[in-house]
Amino acid sequence: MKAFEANFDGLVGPTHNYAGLSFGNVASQNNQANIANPKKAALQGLTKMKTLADMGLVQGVLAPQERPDIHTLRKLGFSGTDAEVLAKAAKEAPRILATCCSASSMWTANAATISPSADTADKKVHFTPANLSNKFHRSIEHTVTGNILKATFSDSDYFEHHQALPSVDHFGDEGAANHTRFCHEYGEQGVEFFVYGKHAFDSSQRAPQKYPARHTIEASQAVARLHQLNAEHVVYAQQNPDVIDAGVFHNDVIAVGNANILFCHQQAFLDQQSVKAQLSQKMGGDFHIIEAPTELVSVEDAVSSYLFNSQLLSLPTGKTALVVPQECDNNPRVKAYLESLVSGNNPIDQTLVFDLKQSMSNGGGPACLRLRVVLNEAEIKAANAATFMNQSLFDRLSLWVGNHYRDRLTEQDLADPQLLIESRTALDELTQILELGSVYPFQQ
Ligand code: SUG
Repeated sequence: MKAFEANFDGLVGPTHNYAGLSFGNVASQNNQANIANPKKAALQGLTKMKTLADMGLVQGVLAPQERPDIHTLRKLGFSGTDAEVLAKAAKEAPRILATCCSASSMWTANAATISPSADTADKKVHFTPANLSNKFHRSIEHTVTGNILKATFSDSDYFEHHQALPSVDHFGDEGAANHTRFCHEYGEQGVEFFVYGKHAFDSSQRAPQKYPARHTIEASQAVARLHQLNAEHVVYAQQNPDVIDAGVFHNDVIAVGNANILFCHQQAFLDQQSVKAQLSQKMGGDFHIIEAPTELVSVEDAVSSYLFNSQLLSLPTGKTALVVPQECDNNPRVKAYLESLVSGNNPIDQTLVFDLKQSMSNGGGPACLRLRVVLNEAEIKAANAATFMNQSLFDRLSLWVGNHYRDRLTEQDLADPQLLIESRTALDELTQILELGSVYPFQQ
């Protein structure tokens, strides 16, 4: 049966703001306290989704989270009416309030790890929401993420949903941002590539010194077990600790892969030669590795331009496109490298450039904004049809954003009780548009 790579992008939520919450993510730290424009952010994301859907790619939408997260604030001891909870948190612990208001679920590359049915022993598509335990503001996403994934892929004949791993540093799991699946045909057995930042139970192994390694090998191995993967078709690799210390907080900031192509920086992995050899051996021929040399693209340029946070897409025309953020065009060295790449002798044929500045300013490029789900024709039919992008959904969601979103948001605005009302009103309507049922705590 024919299979496709579907990309499910996260819809930017109404509380998108710059709170500087992600230590180790250079953009998040540098843009703290900037004024955000949630409306623009959501429309930039929708434009990418619609453009790719128009090119014949399978494109879906994942709903954002309920924010401000009053329920978590209550768990932390703030009490009273919702407005009182917000007021007390703003006064006593404004940084905790900020963590409970982040729209960070927009980066759905971190929502979960997905294994397609061609790779799993029971021939179902497996989903494990990522616990995102390294950052408090992200560790509160996985329950609702699981609800949204179940509402999108509900048929238990085809889809198997797991709970997030235990939420501690030992099993820190950042989802698909550190997972790539290679294959020759999407519907055939592939090679699943798990990249981690450190070993939790072996302190003799190398680890970054300055910034946290968010993801452990123990988490990757647990997900591979849950997904019933055949060890013959799995490769584990450690991120180069030095590049984590240079701001590469997820592997998808320094490498991207799709089908039989790996595009990465020369310094992406520890013991890169062995990683390349293992992947080539398991792919068994016709595997292309495009490695950008440090002398042409420094790690710093990779981090600031997000060259590797690109989407590598197999177009229906048979060509391969690289979807990059505008920041790549603004960096002369990266721009020159990309020009030589598409004109050179390699499988990347063209680039598509998107303005995603609102998301980029928090460290989220084109690849962060999407969760890949390889689905065969029967699985596409079994998924929630209301979540697939087309002209009518694009029109509806654009109007919905226009009606409900603000065009200016600062950290001070997060305590405004009106923002909570606006956000819940918007999300309630969204669950109807996307036919999700009740996925949010405020609806239960
Ligand atoms: O987890 N930024 C996100 C960016 C995630 C990018 N995803 C991938 N690379 N796949 C993070 O660091 C910043 C929020 C703030 O500072 O307001 C933030 O959460």
